[in-house]
Amino acid sequence: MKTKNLLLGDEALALGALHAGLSGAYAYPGTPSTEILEFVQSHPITKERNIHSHWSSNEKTAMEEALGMSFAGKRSMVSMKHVGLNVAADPFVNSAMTGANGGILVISADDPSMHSSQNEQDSRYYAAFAFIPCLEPSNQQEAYDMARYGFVLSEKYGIPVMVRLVTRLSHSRAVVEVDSEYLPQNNIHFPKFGPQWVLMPANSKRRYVELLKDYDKLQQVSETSPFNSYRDGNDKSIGIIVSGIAANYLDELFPNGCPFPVVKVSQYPLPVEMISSLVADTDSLLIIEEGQPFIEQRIRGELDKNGIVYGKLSGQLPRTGELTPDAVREALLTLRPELSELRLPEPKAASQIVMPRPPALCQGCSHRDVYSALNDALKEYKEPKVFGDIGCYTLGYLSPFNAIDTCLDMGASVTMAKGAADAGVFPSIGIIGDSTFTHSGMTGLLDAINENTNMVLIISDNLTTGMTGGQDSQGTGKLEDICMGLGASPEHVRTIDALPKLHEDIKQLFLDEINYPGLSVVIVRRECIQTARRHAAAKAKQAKKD
Ligand SMILES: Cc1ncc(C[n+]2csc(CCOP(=O)(O)OP(=O)(O)O)c2C)c(N)n1
Repeated sequence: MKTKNLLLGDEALALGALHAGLSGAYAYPGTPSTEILEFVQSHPITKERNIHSHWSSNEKTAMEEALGMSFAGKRSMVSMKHVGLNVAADPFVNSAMTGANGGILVISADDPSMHSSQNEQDSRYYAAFAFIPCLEPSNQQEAYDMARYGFVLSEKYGIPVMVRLVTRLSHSRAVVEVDSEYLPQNNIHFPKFGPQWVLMPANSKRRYVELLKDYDKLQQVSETSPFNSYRDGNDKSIGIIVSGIAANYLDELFPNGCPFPVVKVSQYPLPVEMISSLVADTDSLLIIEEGQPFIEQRIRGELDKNGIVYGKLSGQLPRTGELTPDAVREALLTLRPELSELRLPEPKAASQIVMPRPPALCQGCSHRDVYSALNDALKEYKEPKVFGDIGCYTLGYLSPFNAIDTCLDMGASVTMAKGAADAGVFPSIGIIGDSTFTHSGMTGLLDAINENTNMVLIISDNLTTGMTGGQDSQGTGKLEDICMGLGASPEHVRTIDALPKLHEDIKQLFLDEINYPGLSVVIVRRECIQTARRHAAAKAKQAKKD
């Protein structure tokens, strides 16, 4: 029996995993993947089945924890945003070498258009690079179905399976038919072949040969995957290859069926034989994919200059930003202007429909107090440099604060401030949030401690992971101990409340520590205004009940 649920793409995938015998979900928050673990955490099955579902300190620890559960024979998943996969890249790439025991899904949610990210990287390259199969749902139903399919694939071939999501799918809702019968969880059982889990050169050399052979087999699996298909069409002048969510856009343009033959790809490695048939049957190819031109580059090769492969590299589709049904329409019209049924009245520019609103720190946000005191303190120096990091406090770059000079990736405030201090920059200041500090700042701080680098690290501690909606922060209540435990001098690990009335005190504390010729950490602390409001409302509700 099936029932119908209205679900986000993230939720559909999470529910699919819960229904398919999941035992552990691991994640570090990041848009657009955050809702996956949040859904698992709040679902009744999680409690019923004692499914592990905590936030991890970062994507690398999450990936390794999920792999540990797989080693123990149980089904696990790990979810992250695309740049999180950079952090998890070491265990991710090596997990192809160890292989999987219990099924493991590695979910990477890409963010084309950079709605809330620093780049547009496409996770499919990582999957191919590691020789890991990749599933790319084209709608919410497929996201649900792929969880079960992915676990089976992972266990059958003894390999982690990537599920690549994109913002538009993660964050839009559709009706999904879900199973009413759930698979049981696996019991603990250990890998039949142990040596490949110990990646010493002798073992790795043997395993790599197997991995390459398995990848060839996985290509054969892609040829008959329920998620890949060849749909014939009468007009053979163009063959279309469409992947993931782009398949939806094509269907939307041709509600009565596409006149061209279409290969739809939602499972990788690419179904090369299916694509070869398309190439043989048609005069030219149009490749429509969300993200970077991953399929197009593989099909085109570096030397194809004869103009029969069209897509992002040849300019029919935009190279940057999110794909849209309108972009697909335009591409088809460029190639086939006579397709008049695709023509639409001039659409209104998005800027005419929605007034753009620049982002800003919330009124009452504690980061405001940090930046206004810091800016005042730094007025006394000729060329101060402030190395920022990723979180709500990155908005300190914008007016009215204009307070930071760099923002690279999570944790880079600490290490870039150190490198600049090593170069002679004074004062060299790093500013980082509490969650980002425990994600990737601690190891960099150890470098600075070991050399007693002349810099100040400000931890702007709002007691939560604010940027992604207020998830638990792993260092809450422990930041001073962590810094001192790493070896920072207790006299130069200073804490102060982030309150407007303490403006002068915060400024003086910054000045004192800047003028100390060595490493200081200043923790400025006040709860995020958004979570504080939520906590106050929950408390009031509870008080009413009592
Ligand atoms: C590698 C990576 N993982 C996750 C994210 C998503 N993300 C951006 S900022 C942030 C955490 C911010 O929390 P915190 O440092 O406490 O600062 P706050 O937003 O609370 O001010 C996260 C999870 C990211 N940009 N990069």
